[in-house]
Amino acid sequence: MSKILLLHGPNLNLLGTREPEVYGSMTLDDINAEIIKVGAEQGVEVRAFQSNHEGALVDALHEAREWADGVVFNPGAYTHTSVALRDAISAIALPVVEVHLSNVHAREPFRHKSLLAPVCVGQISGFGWRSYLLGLQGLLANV
Ligand code: CA2
Repeated sequence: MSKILLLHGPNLNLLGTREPEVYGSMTLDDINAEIIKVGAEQGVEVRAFQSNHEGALVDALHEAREWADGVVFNPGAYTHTSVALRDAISAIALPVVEVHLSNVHAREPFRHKSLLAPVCVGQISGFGWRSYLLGLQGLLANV
């Protein structure tokens, strides 16, 4: 059985409470439950984790080396700033798919650049919660 880490970065714990026009109306728990369910239907164990702290996300990536076959990762704003997360993704040598709820390329210029996408197997952006679903399918084709 494949095992996948579903990892969420800063502020994504607020999903469903504000800015539904940008990020949708589902809560993080709703999204996790949906992805865990779809994974289980395909014989895949999905474990979800969210943190607002860069170091905790680095730790989660390092720990994933011990048990996971790949990672679906919405790094939130750290997408655009974090050399530490980029180095962690490179270091763990697991396939990581970067996902975004919103279309980052249709938003402010500072969101157009991802420091992480070059070290990920791919990036999915703009499909709301279904970006996670598409990310999972893309990842499973790579594990
Ligand atoms: O579109 C995405 O998934 C983002 O990763 C979301 C990040 C943003 O910084 C990225 O550029 C794109 C922001 C997450 C903020 O989440 C909120 C959720 C509800 C209410 C307010 C913020």
